[in-house]
Amino acid sequence: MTQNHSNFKRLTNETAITLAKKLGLVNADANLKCNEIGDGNLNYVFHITDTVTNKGIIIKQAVPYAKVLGESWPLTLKRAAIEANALIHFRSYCPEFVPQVYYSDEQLAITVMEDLSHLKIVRTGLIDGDSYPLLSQHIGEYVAKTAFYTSDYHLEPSAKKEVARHFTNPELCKITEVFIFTDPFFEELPGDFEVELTDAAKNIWNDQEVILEVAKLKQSFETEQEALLHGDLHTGSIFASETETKVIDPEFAFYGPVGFDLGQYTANLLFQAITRNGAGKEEIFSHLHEFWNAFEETYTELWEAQNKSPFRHVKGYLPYLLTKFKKDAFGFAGCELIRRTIGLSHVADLNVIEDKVSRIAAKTSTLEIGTFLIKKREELDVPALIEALKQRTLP
Ligand code: SR1
Ligand code: MG
Repeated sequence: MTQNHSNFKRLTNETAITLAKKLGLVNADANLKCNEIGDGNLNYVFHITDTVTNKGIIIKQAVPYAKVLGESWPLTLKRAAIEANALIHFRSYCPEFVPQVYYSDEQLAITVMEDLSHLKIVRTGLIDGDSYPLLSQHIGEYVAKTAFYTSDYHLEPSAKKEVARHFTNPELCKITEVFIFTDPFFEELPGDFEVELTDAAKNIWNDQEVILEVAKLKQSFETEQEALLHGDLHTGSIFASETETKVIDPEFAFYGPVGFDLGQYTANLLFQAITRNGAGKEEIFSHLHEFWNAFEETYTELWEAQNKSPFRHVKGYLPYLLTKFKKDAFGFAGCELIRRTIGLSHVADLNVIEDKVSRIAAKTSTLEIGTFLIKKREELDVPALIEALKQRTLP
């Protein structure tokens, strides 16, 4: 369906400041500066600060195409409203981990929100070697709360379906379906990788067991409506410090399988586990344990205290569900590892490795671990995954 963009106008630094003043979110007499700081793939982000008080706000604007792909990939402006609504929804369940939205405008595709510039994007922080002692505990709690509170175990099933209708997000889901679940697994479809990875890529394309498992995972992504997901929960979607964690950018939000958010975060920790050595690697293993423990503990607490389903006390139901989430998550994590290595959207964790031999070794390991996760997801748990990672140390 084509969208009418007649009321849409791209913001500039000047018009962003005018808007902030008009909304009364900054002092009209203040000396303000504005920088466009968006480094993501899809949107523009304006950071407005009062040069005296240093207080700021963020204005995020979507454009009618994917910024990174250019105007050849038109993209709905509705994603801005989905993002604003998802932030509001998620914040109602875990205000400690989600920024506040001050204003949104569907026509201009704008979300005005809390300034988080005292925090750092986690992908950058982890690459820089910063420590985040509470990060994985926080993200485990965040995923458990958003997954439980938006599910049929908490909402009336008819109310859940109504929420799901508001978060129908076909165009952003299509990006995931193509970029994560399709293109990387077929030689003839678009891809982007270093020539030295050709044999490793061919191993995946020619492995019919992997391709079949990816088909099953893609089907799960397309058809299961377990909970309202963030939909793009990689470490570039998280701001943090040693004590604080905020999850941003839920424009890919939709009702899907809980394992997808769990898998995205797991995979993005794994890039660090693969590229680090010694104590740094052990630190990421601790993150994996903390994340999964926090998720399972919080989800179990919510299940026991607030589950409305008549089946809640049935022996084995909760363990069945937690095992399902984990199996799905490991499979989705495998797809994420592979797509960030041979697909169209790479990650800095791997690309910042300057030494070519080390970089290719890290990317080869990433592809092997991705394949392993997809094939073995049914029988794996976190300790077994960590053991497998220990077998693959960089030269
Ligand atoms: C064209 S968008 C590529 C990727 O960037 C986003 O953050 C999502 O991860 C998407 O797959
Ligand atoms: Mg994003």
